[in-house]
Amino acid sequence: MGLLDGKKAVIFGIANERSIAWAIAEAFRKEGAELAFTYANEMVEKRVRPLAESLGVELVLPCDVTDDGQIKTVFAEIGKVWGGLDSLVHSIAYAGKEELRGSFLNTTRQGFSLAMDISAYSLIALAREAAPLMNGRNGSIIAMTYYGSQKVFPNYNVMGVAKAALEASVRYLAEAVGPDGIRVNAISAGPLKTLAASGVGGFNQIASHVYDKAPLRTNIEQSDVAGAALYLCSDLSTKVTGGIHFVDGGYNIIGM
Ligand code: 0WD
Repeated sequence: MGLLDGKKAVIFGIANERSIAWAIAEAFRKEGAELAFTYANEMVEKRVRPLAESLGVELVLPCDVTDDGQIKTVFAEIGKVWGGLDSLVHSIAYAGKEELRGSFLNTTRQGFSLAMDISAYSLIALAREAAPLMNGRNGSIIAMTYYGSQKVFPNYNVMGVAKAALEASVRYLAEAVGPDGIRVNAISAGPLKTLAASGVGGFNQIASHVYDKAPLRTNIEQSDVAGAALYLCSDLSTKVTGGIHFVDGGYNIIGM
């Protein structure tokens, strides 16, 4: 018997086999969930389709989260095919490369808006469409965040501000959908080598610092995040909502 037997989950943010969202997909499938994937554009689609096939996932839909029309279409399709939804995984972030190096003072108005739109507002937009499908099913919404929301990390810059907005949105959304029995949480993952991370200048330096200083003296792996996601989307966590759950080897508790 799997922890997610009978559950239906839609996963946003698989870019390749190193994506956190992909590790979550593999873990969810293994525990019995039925899955749907989305992709941001045709380039990503080429990588996502074979991955979907390898897990027997048939619902694979386009969704650039800056487009409300595409978001509506995804959830309309899910409603038509599944008749409801149990879990939504938001594993999406974007900021222009030039915003993720050098001084935060150079953050542009346009770069700020785009990072906020894709990395934070999109959670609200997705939750609004998902919530009606989750009614009465112990629904769970999860998002991925990083400690750069609370503390300053070199080059993380505008993404730190976007993650702070994302984390606040998790709390406000948890209150908004709580009366329908839907919970909303975020996982704050330690540094992981993915496409998104390669955009952040000095990533290796951050990862090796965490390795040296975290209580567990290690970096995390994608599967560690998937374990926490499994808990948060299973019935083991039906009374857990509005929280930021660290999966970082304990790095966040260290002062010096
Ligand atoms: O160290 C890390 N890798 C950490 C990542 C530590 C802590 C948190 N996170 C977060 C990220 O900020 C993000 O929210 O985890 C989430 C997933 O990131 P990831 O797995 O590290 O990165 P990646 O495999 O690149 O997936 C992010 C994907 C995009 O990938 P690309 O590389 O193609 O930009 O987000 C998706 C896209 O697939 N994405 C979009 N999806 C829909 N519409 C859009 C968009 N407009 N833009 C980006």
